[in-house]
Amino acid sequence: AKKQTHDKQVFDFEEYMITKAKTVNKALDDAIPVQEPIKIHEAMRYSLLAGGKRVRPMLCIAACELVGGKENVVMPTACAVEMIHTMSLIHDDLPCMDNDDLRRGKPTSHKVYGEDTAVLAGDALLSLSFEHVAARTIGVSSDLVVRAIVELGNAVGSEGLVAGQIVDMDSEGKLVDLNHLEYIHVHKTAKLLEAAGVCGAILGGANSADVERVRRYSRCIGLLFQVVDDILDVTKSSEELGKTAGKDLVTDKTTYPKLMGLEKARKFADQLVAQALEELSYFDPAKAAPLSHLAKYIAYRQN
Ligand code: GRG
Repeated sequence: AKKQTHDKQVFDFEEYMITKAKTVNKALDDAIPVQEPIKIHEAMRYSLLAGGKRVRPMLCIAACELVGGKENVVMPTACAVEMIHTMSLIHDDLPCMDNDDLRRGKPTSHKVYGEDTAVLAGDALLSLSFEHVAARTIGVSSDLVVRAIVELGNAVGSEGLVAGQIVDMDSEGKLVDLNHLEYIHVHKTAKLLEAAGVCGAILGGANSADVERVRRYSRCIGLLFQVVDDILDVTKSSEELGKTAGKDLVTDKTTYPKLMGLEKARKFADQLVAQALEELSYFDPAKAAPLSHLAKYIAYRQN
């Protein structure tokens, strides 16, 4: 058995994820009561409480605790990030976008409530997310709250998720180059993860050097998330060959393995984990344990 040295304390990441997800789910449930008009609040709750992994809220809370902040201070913002993520999924699934029938193992919002209500549920979640941060954050100066709101707004809008989505839409059916692919992933995926981490650090009272370390860490794991997704697409595809061809082989979607080959894509993923861990090396290892485990979890997950 491996000897545990004093700076490598045992840390049960699975337990940590489960505990944090439970607290976040309770806070999300409380954030949107069932009230009139019932239909819209039900639709908002349907997608929000459908059971995602809650990686973004966990990152937000862990970043806050990394720099010595408290969970209750950052919880409204952690919830807001999940509301934004959920609304982006609702809109992404619409017939005018990806036209998906299933999300988080359940029928998509527009399948259950109709397109009109799904659009409104997304809009209402987006609006509530900002209200929630502004109205519910307690125990820190409003200066810090405003800085967090700026980060969130930037991550969502035409310099963030929306930018990624529109460039992705315009690239459909084209084979794009590496820079272009990275642009899409950085904006569609990494920006919101970055905002989650940065908001956590800001509300935790971090100095600007530490905020930037958390920013670079979060950006790395955001891109890593997509690179690994692309790799899993290919490896799962080849496993499934003979049954049904995997989706990466039958669509003309550009992926990292397609552009650089599987081996180089894996190397790129390894580099991103190493970079993410390097940013954490400035912090107390015990306090950084949730974030270092999160990076490794994203890198080495099997699906
Ligand atoms: C944000 C105003 C606004 C509009 C939406 C549709 C759109 C613009 C953006 C698309 C964003 C999108 C769908 C990005 C992909 C994000 C991603 C990696 C989703 C999967 O995340 P997981 O694995 O999912 O964390 P769970 O279900 O676990 O939360």
